[in-house]
Amino acid sequence: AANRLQKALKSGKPSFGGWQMLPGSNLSRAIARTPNIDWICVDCEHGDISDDQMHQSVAAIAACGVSPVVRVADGQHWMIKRALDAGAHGIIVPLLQTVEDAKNVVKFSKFPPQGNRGLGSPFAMEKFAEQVENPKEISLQQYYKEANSSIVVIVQIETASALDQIKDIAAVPGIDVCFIGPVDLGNSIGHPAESIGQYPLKLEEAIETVHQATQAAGKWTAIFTAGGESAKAYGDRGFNMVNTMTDVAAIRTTFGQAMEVARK
Ligand code: 3PY
Repeated sequence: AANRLQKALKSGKPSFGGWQMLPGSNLSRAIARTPNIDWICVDCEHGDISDDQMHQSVAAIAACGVSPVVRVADGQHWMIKRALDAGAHGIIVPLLQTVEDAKNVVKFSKFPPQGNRGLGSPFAMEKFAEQVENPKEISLQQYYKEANSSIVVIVQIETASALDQIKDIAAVPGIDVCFIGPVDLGNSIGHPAESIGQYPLKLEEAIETVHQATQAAGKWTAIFTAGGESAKAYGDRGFNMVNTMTDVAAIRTTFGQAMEVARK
């Protein structure tokens, strides 16, 4: 059975989501009420979100029928474990460097025999309620059987090293999505983005290289962006998973517009 994000990815149509950087399960619910939103990334890398707040947000998002995806601070075993044990439908690992890193992400994300994830969280399985016919019947063993094939494993391609190794990274079994972080990728290759959506040619080329290599490996491509128009443009270009907005950007934009109108 597939979770909402995985179903959306398998549908062949672009899957659009949002990005939560501020803490709070009510904020998670507010974002989750956005019509047609497939997933929300709870950002524990750059966001102001602690481990317990991440647990609360994952629960709130899943309860709204939206897929909670956690961006962990780093690809360490315990960080991936915490996110998945909270019930995340997917994890995003930032700043991947090598094929070896990608293999470790898969190892840490999967129960044996594919990996070495430990089974024991009593919180993860209820977040998978919509995946089974009778939610009351969900057991730890059922979660164990479903999790390896349901959880979406996402690595960020945003370093020169990962760009060099993209073909081999995308080919790693168990890696589902290669997610481009344009800001870090631009910085790493020496062609920084001016702002989100304003990219020098070399960065545009790098983005396209990652997209093509990922698609050629039969995997899904994702990209961070901000704003409906650029999200639509990436969707039209064949990207499979696209961020549309962050909570902080939404607040600042809306406050800024109100202030501008008021001060006219
Ligand atoms: C990047 O653009 O580097 C990102 O990872 C987006 O948060």
